[in-house]
Amino acid sequence: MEQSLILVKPDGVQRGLIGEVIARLERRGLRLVGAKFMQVSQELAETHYAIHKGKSFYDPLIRYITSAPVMAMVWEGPNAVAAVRQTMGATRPTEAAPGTLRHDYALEVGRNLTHASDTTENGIKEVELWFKPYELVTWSREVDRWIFE
Ligand code: DAT
Ligand code: MG
Repeated sequence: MEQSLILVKPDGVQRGLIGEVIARLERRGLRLVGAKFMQVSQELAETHYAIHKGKSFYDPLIRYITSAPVMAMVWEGPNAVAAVRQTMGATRPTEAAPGTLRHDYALEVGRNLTHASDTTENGIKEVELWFKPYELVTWSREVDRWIFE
């Protein structure tokens, strides 16, 4: 089953939107596999955003993600990566489709509420980076057969 790493970033936590993010992912039919509320270390932030090192927004991005606690989660389901990205909306909130989280709750790219893995491979890598195997729960729901074909 495909998995995606989701972060409710510091702005989302400060604004009381953890529940809203979780509600939308649950409503979508995705299955929660792991969750932890945590302060992101400088080292984890730099590893997670290594691909953006050297870009103009890198330093502010690291400051932002380490500025206050985040809610880190793993959600799974068929096409979970694409489904979650769609629910989050485009990186720039003003380009995010109406009805997406970033459209509905954000204005600026540097305060865009959430992170979500962008490819299946990055989903695997990011889940491994953020969670130990024992922090993930393998389980099924009675309703799964009505959501997963
Ligand atoms: P996403 O978070 O949608 O995967 P990304 O991986 O391209 O987007 O970038 C990571 C974060 O960096 C993004 O959520 C916000 C910030 N960011 C990206 N592009 C930016 C830009 N052009 N200016 C400022 N911040 C940017
Ligand atoms: Mg990204």
